Amino acid sequence: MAIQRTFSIIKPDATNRNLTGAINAKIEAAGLRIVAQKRIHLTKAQAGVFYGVHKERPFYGELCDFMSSAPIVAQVLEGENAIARYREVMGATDPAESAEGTIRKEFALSKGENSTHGSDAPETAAEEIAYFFSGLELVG
Ligand code: 3AN
Repeated sequence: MAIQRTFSIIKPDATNRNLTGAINAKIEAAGLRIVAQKRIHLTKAQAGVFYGVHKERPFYGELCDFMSSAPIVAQVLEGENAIARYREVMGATDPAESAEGTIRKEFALSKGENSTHGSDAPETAAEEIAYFFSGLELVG
């Protein structure tokens, strides 16, 4: 499997609880390299564009309010099979269903406030990376 890049967010529930370092320790221990990183506070409109694919879902408004409620840490991760690997490290969306040792099992509060985001496919990874970072900010 080739080296891939994926997009990661450490969400407001995690930055509020000072969990950025603990989450990144799990990411790095899994062999993923952080090649870009910024801490930002999204507006509700910016969160809405990012989650546009979910705009018909009943939780869309709540999700955009949450994602703009406090700072996030946006990151690009690089490594072997990075997209699937990072989703494994995060665990299932709902912490009640995530495997032991995963980020969401250990830290997530609920299905909505679930500490991290990770891209689900190469196309979405490329789009999400481009929404947050310029090529100059990707430093392998
Ligand atoms: P994942 O982030 O694991 O790929 P998706 O794509 O199903 O999960 O959902 C995107 C985001 O929407 C999730 N990370 C979560 O924060 C939020 N979400 C999903 N389902 C719910 C729900 N039932 N209630 C509140 N928020 C939800």
